[in-house]
Amino acid sequence: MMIGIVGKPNVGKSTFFSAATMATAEIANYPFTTIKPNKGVGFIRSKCPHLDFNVKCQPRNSACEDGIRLVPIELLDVAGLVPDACEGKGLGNQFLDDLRQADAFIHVIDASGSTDAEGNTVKPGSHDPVEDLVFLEREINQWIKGIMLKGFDKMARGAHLEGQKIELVIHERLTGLGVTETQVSAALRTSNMPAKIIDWKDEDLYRLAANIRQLSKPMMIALNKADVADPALIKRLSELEGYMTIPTCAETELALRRATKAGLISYTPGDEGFKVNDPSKLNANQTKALDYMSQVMERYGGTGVQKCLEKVAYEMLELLVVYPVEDENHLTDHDGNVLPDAFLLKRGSTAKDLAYKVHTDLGNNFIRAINARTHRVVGHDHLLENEDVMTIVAKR
Ligand SMILES: Nc1nc2c(ncn2[C@@H]2O[C@H](COP(=O)(O)OP(=O)(O)OP(=O)(O)O)[C@@H](O)[C@H]2O)c(=O)[nH]1
Ligand SMILES: [Mg+2]
Repeated sequence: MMIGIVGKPNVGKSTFFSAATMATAEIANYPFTTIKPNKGVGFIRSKCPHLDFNVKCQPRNSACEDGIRLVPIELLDVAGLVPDACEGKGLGNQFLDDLRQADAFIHVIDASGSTDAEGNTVKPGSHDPVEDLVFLEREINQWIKGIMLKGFDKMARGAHLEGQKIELVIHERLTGLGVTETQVSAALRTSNMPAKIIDWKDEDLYRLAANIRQLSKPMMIALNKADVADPALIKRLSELEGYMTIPTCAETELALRRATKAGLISYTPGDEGFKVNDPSKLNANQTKALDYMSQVMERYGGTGVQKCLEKVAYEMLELLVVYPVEDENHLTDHDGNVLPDAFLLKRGSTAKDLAYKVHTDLGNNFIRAINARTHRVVGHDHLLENEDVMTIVAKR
């Protein structure tokens, strides 16, 4: 699972990324700080099954803190996009190719309106962030259209002559984007395309690309720099129809995680506030900064960063957390680790999908699965539930 972080320059994408992953990324108050993508691992929280089974877990791919399993999810922070990136403006849009496999996007916008369309600093409130919502979708649509367009004419003539199924030819072009055939068919139905593929014009392809994007790459809007934004503007942006939004203060989240690491405060990402460990150990600047941050958090019920990731994972992507174990009685893997791994799968995934996720051989040789909570034996098409603990039995 991978979430791509997109947006115009200088809005706080790398700050959001660093806060969520604690990986280092260059951050600066000017456009195009990021050129090469930053890849890192964030996490989403889930109740650890060790509580239900009353055992001590030994996590391998994840961590467990006080009964909360921190399940890894990949994040990718890329360069900023500017209007007409598809025509080569700014750094162009080719770098989006790194995001082909993204399951969803987080669009970070500067909700304080203090950066213009290119990311240059301007007077707060002088740029309308709604413009950024519109342009970014257009650039992503253009990028998807561009991928479809490569060698399109020749392909369209061939497909027309041979009477090939349109969904299949379009899907084949988009497999690298992780788009499913069902999504292509649905997009074709709503895009009102000319009957013959050879008659498709540029604007038809754009419409199709837009619908494919909507179906295949859900997008969450992070209303960032909420700490310095006009609350009335945050409210207006939150109420926009057709967008899932969440106010965020990426800079605050990053500072809090660093202060936690330095032992100054106690804070768990996602919390609505934090506790200072020993006020007498703080200098005047630290006290002032922490005061500011606690006010900001009070206004929005936290920094929004962790909430944003979890909304994407659980609400937009409908992900389930599933725990594969080799031994359903001891809940262990081959080496005796208890509840070692937590995997993310989309709702609708089956026992066999889980087997493939663990190992291709396990998928290929799947015989049955056992639900470790109920000891029920299930078949390959059994639908998984959130927090399932499953043993896969395969041919040796
Ligand atoms: N006030 C405030 N400033 C923030 C916040 N998040 C980021 N910033 C500041 O915004 C500026 C840009 O941050 P970056 O993370 O480098 O932005 P970016 O979107 O990655 O920029 P590019 O890589 O140039 O596209 C920096 O000065 C950050 O400190 C926030 O929540 N509040
Ligand atoms: Mg950056």
